[in-house]
Amino acid sequence: DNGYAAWLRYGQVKDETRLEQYAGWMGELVLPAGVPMEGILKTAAVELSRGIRSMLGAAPSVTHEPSRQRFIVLGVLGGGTWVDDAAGGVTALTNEGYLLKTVREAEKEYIIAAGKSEKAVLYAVFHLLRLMQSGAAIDQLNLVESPKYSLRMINHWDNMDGSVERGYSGRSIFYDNNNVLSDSERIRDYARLMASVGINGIAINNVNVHREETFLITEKLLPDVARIAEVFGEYGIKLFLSVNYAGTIEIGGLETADPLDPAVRGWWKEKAAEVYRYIPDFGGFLVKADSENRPGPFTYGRDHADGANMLAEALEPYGGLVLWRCFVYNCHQDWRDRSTDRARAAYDHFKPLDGRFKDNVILQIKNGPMDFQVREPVSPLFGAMEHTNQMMEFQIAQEYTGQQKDVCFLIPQWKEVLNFDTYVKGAGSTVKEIAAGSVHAYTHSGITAVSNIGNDENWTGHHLAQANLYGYGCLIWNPELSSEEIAAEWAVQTFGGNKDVQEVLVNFLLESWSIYENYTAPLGVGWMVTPHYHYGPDIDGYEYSKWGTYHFADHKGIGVDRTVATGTGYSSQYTLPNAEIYDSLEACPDELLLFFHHVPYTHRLKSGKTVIQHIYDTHFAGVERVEYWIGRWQELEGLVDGDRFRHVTGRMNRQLENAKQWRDIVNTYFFRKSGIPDARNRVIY
Ligand code: BDP
Repeated sequence: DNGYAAWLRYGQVKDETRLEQYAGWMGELVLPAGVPMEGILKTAAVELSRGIRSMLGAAPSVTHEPSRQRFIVLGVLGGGTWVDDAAGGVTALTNEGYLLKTVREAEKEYIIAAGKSEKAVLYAVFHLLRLMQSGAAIDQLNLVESPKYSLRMINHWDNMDGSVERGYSGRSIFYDNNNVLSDSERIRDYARLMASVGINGIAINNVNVHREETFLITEKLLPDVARIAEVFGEYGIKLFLSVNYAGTIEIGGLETADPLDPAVRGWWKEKAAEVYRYIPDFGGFLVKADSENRPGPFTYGRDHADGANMLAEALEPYGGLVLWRCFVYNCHQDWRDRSTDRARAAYDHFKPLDGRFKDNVILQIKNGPMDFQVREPVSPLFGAMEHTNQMMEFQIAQEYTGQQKDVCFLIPQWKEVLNFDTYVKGAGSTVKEIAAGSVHAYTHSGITAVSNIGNDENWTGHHLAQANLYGYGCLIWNPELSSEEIAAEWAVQTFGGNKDVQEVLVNFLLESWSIYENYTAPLGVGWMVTPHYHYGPDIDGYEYSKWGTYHFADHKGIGVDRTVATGTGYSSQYTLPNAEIYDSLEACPDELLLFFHHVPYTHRLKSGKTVIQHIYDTHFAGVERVEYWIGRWQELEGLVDGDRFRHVTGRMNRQLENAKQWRDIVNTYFFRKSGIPDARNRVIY
């Protein structure tokens, strides 16, 4: 088993009772007459038939009028068919929301999978298939589902040469050798996976737009891009492109990219018109500007609002969006200069611009102020701009969290971020609500994340990294789901219903983030990774570099002083009480202590341990837990198919090597710096 099917396996149902029950309902698929069988609705019907055939052995017969006593019906509500009445009062449904309902009438019984849009019907179908794949009962359904976020996106960092920036699962599924790939099958399979968890927008090229990708918005490549958009469209997914801010210079024959220059504005307007001629439901532009050496409006003495609004104006007539990234900081910092703090940068740049952005601009903000570390505080920019649309950016790709060699299930991390209370409008102003546009009334908002897939057979390199992709989609549909529910759902669909397999997978996943945190950089300080590559330890790798990522360890202590009185003042970017909590050595939570404070190694944590002892203990514990889970995984031999069993075993052994390397290097480094021995006398080199 190569893992290609991921969570859409649809294995033959083995339980006789269930099989009989499912077959009873799924023998006939009714599509009420009058609704044209094309587009996404057709996709929904095809997906349902495919899943049923695979799980039950026979595809349903498809009709317009029910002929059996039991059947399943798909319906777009509001079309005036009998399904409207049968569905009852479901005004609460959003346009993408759906219902799954078992209806019993005198002569017949049926399951309705319906919503107000075709896309909603597709989501209903995937939900129903998920229930059957998990062995759930379907004879008493009464589910109403609506997504929490309107934009539920994925960003690819794929380059046209076929490489994937921060990709750990092979090469791009979209490009190779500076061409757009013609294999639509793989792209369709990808679209299926994404639609099955509710993704509705995908940006298909890297935010770092190189020369080749600049041509994606030209006649040369738009026909190819339009083909991908069409496949996505069948699954209700809008296509977005990252654009080069300096497009006018790179490919437009102009000498400037000044956002206030009429010729520049005119060029983008024509560009937008051209893109929409090829792709009528194009989503919009994603932009990384004035960041890490990318061009931007600063060159012309303009600001981010000027730059974003220029593009927004061009896209506006077509309903297109500008996703403008806030990952902006000085990447040429002088490490000797303590006055610059990278963590401050996004807030300092963008907060003063509140209210200046057009309605179809959304600021895309990474979850933390630094860069997808294993532990960071939440970016203080969230909610700090009442009059500017905002959306969240997570990273499913495990750039700093084990690169899909080590297991690190990120749902618990994302849940912490979403549940964080910013207090910007009093208690309850959580990131979860801000990103939904319900704290400030945003016109557009949502969540996006950097993809973790590539052309590896199993999509994600590590089989277990599929759980992050699956979980991401589920979480941004419904952030109230628990990490455990998500892990369990994923495990049963992907590895089957065996209880032992379930138990090991779910518990390993749930602990994996904390294990990874234990053996890597301690107490929120971050980094300490091999420069550029970002896998494996190099404590001082970034310490004397230009990137603004320091830990300031010396023989007395460690940590970054971001307090108001003696540090960079970053803590004051938060609203009270968070500002005070982070600023205070006593109140600051242990796990973020070194992000906010520089402390002696003998500083006592809330846990009662000293910082140095915490470092030793967690690093030993991290390795021990990896060893423990390797043992538990070994118990599953014979219960998991051989291919995936061996593959995961190999990766876990690799993870153990990595964990030991981190443990030894971190512990030795801090033992040598501090001269303080381990209280438990374990071997430190
Ligand atoms: C960093 C990555 C870099 C990305 C950058 C970004 O190391 O490859 O280009 O983020 O988000 O995490 O723009």
